[in-house]
Formats: sequence, structure tokens, C-alpha cells
Amino acid sequence: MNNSIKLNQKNLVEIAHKIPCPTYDRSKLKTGIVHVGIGGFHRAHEAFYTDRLLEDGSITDWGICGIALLEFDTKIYNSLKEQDGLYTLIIKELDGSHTKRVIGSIVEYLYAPENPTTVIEKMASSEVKIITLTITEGGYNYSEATQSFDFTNPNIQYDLKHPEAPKTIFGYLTQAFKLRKERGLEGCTLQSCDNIQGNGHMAKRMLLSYVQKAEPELVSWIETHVAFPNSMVDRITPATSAADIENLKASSGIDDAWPVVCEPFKQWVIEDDFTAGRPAWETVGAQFVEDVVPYEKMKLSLLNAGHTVLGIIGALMGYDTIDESVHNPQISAFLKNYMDIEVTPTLGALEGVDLDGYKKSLLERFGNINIKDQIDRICSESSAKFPIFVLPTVNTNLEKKGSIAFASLVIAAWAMYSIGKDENGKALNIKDAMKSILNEKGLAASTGDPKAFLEIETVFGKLKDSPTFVAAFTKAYKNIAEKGIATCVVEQNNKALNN
Ligand code: CS2
Repeated sequence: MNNSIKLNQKNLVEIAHKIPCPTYDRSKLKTGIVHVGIGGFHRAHEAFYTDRLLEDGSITDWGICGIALLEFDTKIYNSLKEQDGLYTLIIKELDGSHTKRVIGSIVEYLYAPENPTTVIEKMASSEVKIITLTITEGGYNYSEATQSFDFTNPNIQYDLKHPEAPKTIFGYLTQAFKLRKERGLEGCTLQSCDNIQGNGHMAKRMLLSYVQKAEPELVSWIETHVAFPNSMVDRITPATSAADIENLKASSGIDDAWPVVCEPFKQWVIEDDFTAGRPAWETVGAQFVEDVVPYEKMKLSLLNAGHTVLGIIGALMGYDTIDESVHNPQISAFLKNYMDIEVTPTLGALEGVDLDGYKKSLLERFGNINIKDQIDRICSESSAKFPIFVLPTVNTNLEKKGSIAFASLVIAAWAMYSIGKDENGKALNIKDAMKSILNEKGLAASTGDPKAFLEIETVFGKLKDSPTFVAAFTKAYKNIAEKGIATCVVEQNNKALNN
């Protein structure tokens, strides 16, 4: 459509005739939140909740400044800048319809690689009360092998030498908190919105490890002036496709360089521990609780691990999307068995949660044919995901002598996947910071020594020393090599049936 209108502040009045737009005065908003990592998920989740809050009330303190931290973020930064921070959120409903709205809560955006000082100043600004993060599971720089902060990361080494122009979140936060301390400003809240068990605890532990080395005298200031609430975040947000951009133009006449698509479901459970105030997100559906850890555990080990199960098995079978994978009845039965037999017994008491209902709803969400969530997206960065989503369940079951057969099959399938081809010989598009080592060990595993894959200690920790796990993994690997993944999935389901 040639006569589509470019999304930006100037055109908002006209666009409001087509789809709902912010009616609040964006120019009057103060920037109370700095958010690092303005990808799709943040824009479908925190920015969405905040936009609703701004729309509902007379609040003006909680505009968001989005930070693009990495060079990789150049495209999103440029798109948002051209559009004055505005973007369209397209909710793909279960009945196939689309609910659209222009979101206005991101009122500033900064590109860190070119303006490190501006970013540090913004994080240190007295107006900013909360710094939120979606920097991905791998972004916390935690090593499973040493169970601690990874100082061997070259970017961390760089930041230690160049504190004024850092590259990592740890370098930025250290400088910002140092300024706050020097200027006698109040502290602020650092809120992780990543899929990590105890994400607030992890953020605190990793930051303090870095600060201990970079600015030891800042440690106690951070301990007393910065809060690190844990939070559980949820909304399936596939990568935006070229078709999504075109459809928006064709259906609504809006030219948006990077709209965000997501499912209708959303959940945000947060510990109410904020140093310098917070938005009343509970009025727009967030839940504030005392201890979020059980909810996080449930979500990570059922939803995120469920995605990994569907993604890795589906990829090997040649599927492209999660709904295709879950609509294979044997794969969905496998996932259901994994959830019931291996995950559920590891979850503690979950007061007020209907676990059966939750698991059922996950299968429905995964099966939403309108979402078309990419298996490539789900399998990306699996080396950071397995240790958080799947391996804790395996470790608990090893301790409790529970079943590990389903998880072992998925891990063995991942070893196959890492070779880079599906079972039909088609190349897989592997995106992983550890791609080369995964490939090397995947190939080594395929030459007769499956457990070579388990030598990747930053992923598997000490699992290679567990004879029970090594035996289950080796058996699963050999079975897949001999019979193919589809047969193994069926056999595993049948074993569960007969037990
Ligand atoms: C997915 C998550 O990346 C993944 O592997 O499981 O992005 C998932 O879609 C979100 O956590 C949903 O809340």
C-alpha cells in the first residue's frame, strides 16, 4: 500500500483514526525507568503494561528510556528513533483476529556504543528510579562450570580497563552507581526481566562480583542503596516477520519499521521490593508477591523448557514453527509426559496455582496457529537456556532418584542438532554464542563417543560425572542415531504408558 502513513509523533492524530493510540501527553512524561534491551519482549511486556498505566491515569513519572546496549541493536535503535519511540503492538488472538495499538511509553532511546557517557548519566539521573533489564539468559555472564561470574569474557576484561566507555551492562551499572554515590543521590531498583531462576538474585550476585573487582569501595553502597526484586515475566513474543510489517500496512495503512507481535496471554509476578518507588503496575494486571521464586521455577521449567523440548525435537524432525511441533500428537504427548513425570514432582508447593490448568493452558498457547513462533528463535542460544530451563530438573531428579529419561532424550537430540543438520539432511540455522564448541562436541559425539557432548562444562557443569545421567544420555543418543527421533519419542511415550 503506497499511501500508508509513517508511524511517528507528528502523524499520531491521523493514525488514531485507524487504530488506538496513546491519548496521554507523551511530552509531559518524566523518565522514571531506564530499560536495557528494547527488543520485542520488552515492548510486548513491560512497555505494554506501562503504556496501559499511562493511558489509565494521571501518572507522569514513569516514561521509559530504552537503551540499545549492543551494536547488534543498531537496527531497532534506528527504527525507534525515526518513530519517536512509537511502535505498534499486534496481539494475535486465538480466533485469528489482530488487536492493534500504538504504544507510547518509550519516550527516550539511547544508543550506548556511540554515547556511553550519555547512557551512564541517564542511569545516574535522579529522575530515574528503576533500571529494568532484558539482556537475555546469557547476558548475566554466569559460568555453570565455575558457578560464578565469568571474568574470562573479553568484554568484561575490556570494561575493567575502560570504565568510562564500557561495553557490558556490568560496566555501565558500575559507573552509574558510582556517580549516584559521588553525587549523594538516592539509590534505585535494578529489576531483571529475564528468564532466570531468581533473576534479581542473579543480577545482584553477578553485579557485585564485577564491582568487587572494578570498584570494591562501591560494594557496600550498592548493598544498601539498590534493590533487586525477583520477577517472573511471561508473554510469547515471536520475532517480527516481513509479512507482519506488510500486513500492518495493508490492513491499517500504517508504515511501522518494527512492530511487535505477541500472544494475548501475559503475566508479570514481581517481588514488592523497590528502593525509590514504582509504578502501580498491579492496577493493570501485574501481581506483587512476597516470594516469586516458586512461580519462576514453574514457568521456567514448564513453559520455557516446554519450548525447548518442542523446539529441539521439532527442529530435528524438520518443523519450522512451535505450533507445527506441538500439533504432532506424539510430540505433544511427550511434552505432557515430561511435564507430569519429570517436572511436576520437582516443583514445591504453589499456593493458589492450578498446576494442571497451567500445564493444559501451555499446550493451548504453544498450539496457537496464529502465532507461528519460530523454532529458530526458540533454539537460539540453547547453550544459555538448557542450564536454566532443563538441567535444574535433571539435577533434582538425579538427587531424588526421579525419572530423567525424557530430559535425556531432549539433551541427546540437542547433541544431534548441534551437528547442524536435521534428520532430512537440511541445514539448521543455529544461532548460539557457543555455536563452534557445540558443533565440535556434537561432531565428536557422533563418532562413537556420545558423552563427548557433555564435556562442555560451562553448560553441563558436573553432569558428566553422574554415571546415571551419562548412561541415560548415551542410551538416548544411540537410540536416536539408530532409529531416528520420531521413533524414540513414540517409544518413550509407550514406556511411560506401561509404567
Ligand atoms: C522462549 C521464551 O526464548 C525462549 O526459549 O521460551 O522467549 C518465551 O517465549 C518467553 O519466556 C515467554 O514468556
